[in-house]
Amino acid sequence: MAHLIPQTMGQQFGRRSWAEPWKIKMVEPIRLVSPAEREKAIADAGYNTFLLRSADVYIDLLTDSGTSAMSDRQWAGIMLGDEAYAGSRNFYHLEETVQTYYGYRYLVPTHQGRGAEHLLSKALIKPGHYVPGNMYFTTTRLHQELAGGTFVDVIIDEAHDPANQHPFKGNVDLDKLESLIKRVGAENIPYVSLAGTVNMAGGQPVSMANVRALHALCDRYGVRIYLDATRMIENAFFIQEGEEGYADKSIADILKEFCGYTDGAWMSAKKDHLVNIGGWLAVNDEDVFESARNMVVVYEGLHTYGGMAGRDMEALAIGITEAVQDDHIRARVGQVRYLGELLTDWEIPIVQPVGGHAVFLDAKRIYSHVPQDRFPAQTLAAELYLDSGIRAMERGIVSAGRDPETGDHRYPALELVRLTIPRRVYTQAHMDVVAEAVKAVYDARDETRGLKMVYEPKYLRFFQARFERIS
Ligand code: P70
Repeated sequence: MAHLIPQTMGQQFGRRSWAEPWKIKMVEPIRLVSPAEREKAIADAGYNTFLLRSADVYIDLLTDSGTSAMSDRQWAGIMLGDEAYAGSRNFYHLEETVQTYYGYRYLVPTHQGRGAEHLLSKALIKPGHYVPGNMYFTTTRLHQELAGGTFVDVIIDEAHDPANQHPFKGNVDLDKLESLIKRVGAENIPYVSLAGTVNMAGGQPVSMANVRALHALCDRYGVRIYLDATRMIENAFFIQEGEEGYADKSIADILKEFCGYTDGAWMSAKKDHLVNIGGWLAVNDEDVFESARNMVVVYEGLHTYGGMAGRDMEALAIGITEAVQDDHIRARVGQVRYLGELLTDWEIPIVQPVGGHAVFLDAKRIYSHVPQDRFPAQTLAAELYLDSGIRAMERGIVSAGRDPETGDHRYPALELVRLTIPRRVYTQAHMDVVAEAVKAVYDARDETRGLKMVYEPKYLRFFQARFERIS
């Protein structure tokens, strides 16, 4: 056989390679458990990857939430924790950093994103209200419903089609929004729930043109806009790369301009901000601030820590300044894209275009012979673990839950498995192993029959539901 000359990825694509803007200082050993151990572990977990023990997982792509590697600066910040009950200096550092990069006036710290969702939903939503948003997110919608609201999806239709190549599939459909406003009245819409990027759509971004037009529309009707800023820095990268007029603007400038079209934001700092725990709510409106700051002491902790330790707030403040660096975000999204491009070239159905934090496998197309009420995405996640010890997450019918009115399953158009990439954690070799595992499972797709649900909890069922194999 002729000797093959190996080529780097850069060479294969006719360009110079780029690398991450960091080097590794400490490592955490991982190991691949045997096929027999994996068979037992996934059966014990009721075929739900949320119920696996992480010691049984080889490459953990369950989530990018709280799984980032902190920098040496952030760890140094941990040692600067001021654990005073009230008025910790780390809180003021955090407040100043959020004001600098996001531009909002007031800050309420929370233990994580859903703590902030809870406060905002309680502060603004009254029974009978409608909350329009660019696709639901599980915890966000649940808090809106628990406060008495009804969520209404106003994302553009393209977002529900995994093959559609629209570059800003997170955009709000302004006609859908305006007809809702006309139908129910602006006074029954406490705010538009805008997310950048859109997790459930595949990590898809919202364009600056769209948020600008949304702002103009909402201004006309007197409706506020609150932003789920959890992955908004990744969203800023897509604007810089793909939207006219932004190529020369920094990520920090784009972020600030975008937030300037909104009235406030909530944040799960466990994502963009490179920390293991934390969150916040930031608003411009003094009344909303007063209300949230009062409630935070009931549900989270004093208004200068909100459930975080002083050291957590310090690591978070430092994490924000690292997260908005252009070279950081390019490498982060670049790694996700690398995995996505491999799978695309091998013609494995994934959500296109590849989003910011994850590659989403299209389980509906991969297991087109498995009906949706046999949980194709749940099945695919289990098969991936069985093949290679890789842990992914179902984002389909199990995540969508039941309609509160009818009690039936909601049947979402998207039936996906999310391969979520933690920030600064895995190497290109890990991505190669993942891609090959997906291919092996894909090639064996015809043998799969699906699952049946044997235990279903009341709230956010995907976290704790249990399944059995259909043979
Ligand atoms: C994930 C995590 C959390 C999240 C989010 C967006 C766009 C708010 C939150 C809540 C964790 C998760 C949560 C529910 C189901 C599965 C996984 N997303 N908004 O893995 O923030 O977790 O800090 O309370 O993505 O995507 P928090």
